[in-house]
Amino acid sequence: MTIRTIATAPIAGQKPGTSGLRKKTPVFMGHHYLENFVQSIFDVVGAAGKTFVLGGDGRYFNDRAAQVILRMAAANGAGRVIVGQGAILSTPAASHLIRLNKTDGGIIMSASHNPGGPDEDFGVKFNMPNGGPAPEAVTEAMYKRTTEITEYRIVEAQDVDLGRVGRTSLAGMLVDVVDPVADYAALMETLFDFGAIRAMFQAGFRMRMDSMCAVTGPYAVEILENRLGAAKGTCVNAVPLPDFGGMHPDPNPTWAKALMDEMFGENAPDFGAASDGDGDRNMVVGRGIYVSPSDSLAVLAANAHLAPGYAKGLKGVARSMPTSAAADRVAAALGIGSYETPTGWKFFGNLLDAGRATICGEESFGTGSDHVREKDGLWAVLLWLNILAARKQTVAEILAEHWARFGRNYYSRHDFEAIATDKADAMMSALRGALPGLKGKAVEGMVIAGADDFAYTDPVDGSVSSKQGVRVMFEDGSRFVLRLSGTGTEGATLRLYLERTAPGPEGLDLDPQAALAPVIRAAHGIARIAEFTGRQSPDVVT
Ligand code: VG1
Ligand code: CO
Repeated sequence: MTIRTIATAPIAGQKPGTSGLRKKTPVFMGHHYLENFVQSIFDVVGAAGKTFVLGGDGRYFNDRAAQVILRMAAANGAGRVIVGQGAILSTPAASHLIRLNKTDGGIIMSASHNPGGPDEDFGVKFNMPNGGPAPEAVTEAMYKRTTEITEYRIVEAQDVDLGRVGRTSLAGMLVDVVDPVADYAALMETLFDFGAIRAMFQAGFRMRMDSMCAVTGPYAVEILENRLGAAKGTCVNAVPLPDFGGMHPDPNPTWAKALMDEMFGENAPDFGAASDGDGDRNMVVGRGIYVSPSDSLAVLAANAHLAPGYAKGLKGVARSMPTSAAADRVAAALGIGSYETPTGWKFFGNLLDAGRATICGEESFGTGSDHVREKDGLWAVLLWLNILAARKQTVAEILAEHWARFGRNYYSRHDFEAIATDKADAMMSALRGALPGLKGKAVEGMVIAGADDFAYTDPVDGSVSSKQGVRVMFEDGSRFVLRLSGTGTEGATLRLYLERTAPGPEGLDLDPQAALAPVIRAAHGIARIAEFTGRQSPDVVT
């Protein structure tokens, strides 16, 4: 087989965002686009003699991209690549395989919660030998490389058969095709009390797991139905499809509406859950009650000791800055550390590696622990099931007791999508300019205690990330945060994060949007959202 060196030239805009490089699929399929980025990855991390994991969420172009990446890995001298059968791996399963096999990292093909298909989104990201997303210094180096690239290497060869489990070779590089589910399912068995959960299902507990035609289907069927004995049909939309069956695989009340309708309907199951394109996000719903991701993180932290994998307690809890402070209260009560990081899972890696945090979470439906270095949708679902089995209470009862003990942080995120980038930028810079004058001002009956642009110094390696979101904090503990999305592929998406604390015992049962109304009005007034963007109301409310 011939190794070919192909002349190329830099392509603008190959800058990874919150989680890898995401673009419209036709862009990714364009001349040299994927090749330039993959070569830049190998140029930065080195490939000679190394072992990598490769897999993706099965979206359109996943299979073709996998073949290109394999041929390029071989041409760059990689020794071995472990690939999920059919080029499929959920993001947490890929993270686990990287760690389990002590590989030199992995390439994940996914645009996660973004829709998939010929005209939708595709993405590629690199994970480090610890199993976690490459930190900013590494993604910056990859981006820099894309701006100076002159050639890439690829072998001329037929496709590798990824349909069959087993070992083959490609121009001297070993290719191990593995069952995408087996090792991940085995890991879950070490963390949770499968016996107790199985007994709960046997006693009639009913669940609906909506995989949204994305990657978790095979994992959910194997773990929930086959191993835990949930009734057949518990898992719906369980076959991964290249276009996710036209669904938008973002597990939130807007996009997982069918699940919400089921859980709020007559004769609803006891528990509902959904996951995203690449399986790292989760939404959990009780019968007639939605669990906000920030509350879910807090409940999981407060109850994790009920699962065997966490019986010795937690080392600490970390959350992204826009996530509510509910988890901080749990950490304080447990006497363990709490950490506030910028948005994106890559910032949790050092805390997990250093043993400072055991459980991490984001308001964007992401929770996970030190079992891998990614957020993990099914892990969260299983921890909830373990807690429900141990406490023998409903989701509603568990939440009510949680709020009574810790107080409640009313929380919501409002997304304004596909805004013209210049308008969004103008709004953010005007807001940044106004920050110094905000302290002490009274708005909507609340006094502003402080306002800043969040900057983070990693406590482990000292690296600094600035401009991570504008926050305006009020004296009563309420706050709002504004930042622009780093995962979108069309214009700008403005995210407005809203929080209001209710210490209890009064006022724990309000509708979140009603409870947050003054904070919402304050945010619109201070940030002048309508004036700059023309938008009065959000496209998606979670
Ligand atoms: C969003 C979320 C963030 C999450 C990221 C990747 O980023 O807000 O919390 O880590 O997506 O999640 P942004 O920059 O659009 O706000 V996933 O499941 O799409 O990899
Ligand atoms: Co995801």
